[in-house]
Amino acid sequence: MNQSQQSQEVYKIILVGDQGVGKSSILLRYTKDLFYRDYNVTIGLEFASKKVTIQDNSLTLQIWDTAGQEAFRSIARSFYRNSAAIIIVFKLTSRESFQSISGWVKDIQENSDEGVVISLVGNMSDLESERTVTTEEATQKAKELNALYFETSAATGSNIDDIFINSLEKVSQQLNPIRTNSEQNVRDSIQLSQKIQSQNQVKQEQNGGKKQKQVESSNKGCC
Ligand SMILES: Nc1nc2c(ncn2[C@@H]2O[C@H](COP(=O)(O)OP(=O)(O)OP(=O)(O)O)[C@@H](O)[C@H]2O)c(=O)[nH]1
Ligand SMILES: [Mg+2]
Repeated sequence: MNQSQQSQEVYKIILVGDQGVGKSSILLRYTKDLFYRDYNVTIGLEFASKKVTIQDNSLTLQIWDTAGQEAFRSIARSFYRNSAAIIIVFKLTSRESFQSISGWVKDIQENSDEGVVISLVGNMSDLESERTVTTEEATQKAKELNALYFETSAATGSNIDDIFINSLEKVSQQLNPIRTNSEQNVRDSIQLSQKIQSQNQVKQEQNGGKKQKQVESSNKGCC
């Protein structure tokens, strides 16, 4: 296989989880090695892509960062199809976000393809003194779900690369890894941006026409 054929292998990865658990921060750390203390709520969905090499194979990762807000959950659901891996993020400092995992798993089971790799991420490991979820119970939960488990900090960068690399390694070990293709990407993106636009419109109307702090930015790829 030549270089250009290799780089056509595209894998879609989705980040899900409650509001404020650090999904966007994980993506920003992974793709740009940056971290912001300010909280910019994701509206709708964001996207970044990155080229990686797994076992001498060059791949493109298409990473979708969903909004944790309940109002946008249907957008996330509609985007699970063709995902090679779905990363469920919770905060090690929030039991509530840990307890939400079962809801996210239900969404995944109902909306994704068979064979999708699930990974569980306990984020904010830098806030050790505020931790309310133990490594043991999170590891147990991951075992029940047949999921990989990572404890990360987007603030320090600890274990962030491992989420993506190890999840992709598991994907590539599958008999029939779920790949996406460029035509499909375009269709998905168009459909999605239409949905986001109409959701934003409804939200703005609900807010009395006030502008959202941040709007969807598709194709915000880094590399
Ligand atoms: N201390 C610490 N703070 C973090 C970490 N990750 C994210 N944060 C902070 O937590 C807040 C929320 O982070 P986001 O990445 O925006 O959370 P999100 O899951 O994308 O939230 P939604 O877009 O609303 O779903 C921000 O103020 C971040 O700076 C971390 O590992 N450690
Ligand atoms: Mg976000």
